[in-house]
Amino acid sequence: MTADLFEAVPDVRASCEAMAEGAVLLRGFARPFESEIIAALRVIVAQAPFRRMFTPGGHQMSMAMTSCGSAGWVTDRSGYRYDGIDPNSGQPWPAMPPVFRVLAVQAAAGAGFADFAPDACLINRYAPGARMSLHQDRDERDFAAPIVSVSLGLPAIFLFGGPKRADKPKRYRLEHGDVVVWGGPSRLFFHGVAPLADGEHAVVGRQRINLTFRKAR
Ligand code: MD3
Ligand code: FE
Repeated sequence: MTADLFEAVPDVRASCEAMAEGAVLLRGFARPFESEIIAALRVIVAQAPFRRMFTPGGHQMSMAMTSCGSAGWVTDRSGYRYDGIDPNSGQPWPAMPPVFRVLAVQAAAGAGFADFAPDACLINRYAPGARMSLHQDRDERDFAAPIVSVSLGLPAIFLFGGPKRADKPKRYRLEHGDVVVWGGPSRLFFHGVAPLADGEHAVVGRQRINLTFRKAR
């Protein structure tokens, strides 16, 4: 991380769009951080490779995941949870790189959430065809803390529902560098990702990577 990272942050007001109460889309907010994020990702993935986990119901997820930070998200036969240890290696998850933390904290602050202190960053990788079905994120202890998501690589159609599963989702195209802060009432809204369309991204290749920063514990 370099000092001029802080000076490279775009003016939040210029690219701010409200998706719902508490949900703020910051188009391109991660672009100034792009090369440092990708370099840091390579180091994380060397230590904690992407893996396709199984849900407690025995289904294998179509996207591959890993984590960094003091807690990572794990699913297996016994259920979903945050755990300090990567079950694949038996070691702690890789530390959260300073550039990740700076990006997440600045985005949260720009959306009105001062003092965001993420302890977990989930890293999802979508190959063409991979998807995420509608769900809520409820495994974190404190729903007052927002979730910050960062989209990298191929564009995805993000499905953004409401507080009830039956609420008809709105569709948003999330592109490389887009950041969304999900707080307030939207923190518990149902959401998902439509099957990823094939393509080639100039920097990230034939995939989409999504980072989500959370206060898990
Ligand atoms: C809205 N990931 O990891 S990021 C997830 O693109 C997840 O990989 C998706 O849903 C992805 O749980 C969507 C956007 C997102 C993340 C968390 C949310 C939207 C959210 C929590 C509450 C409401
Ligand atoms: Fe989610």
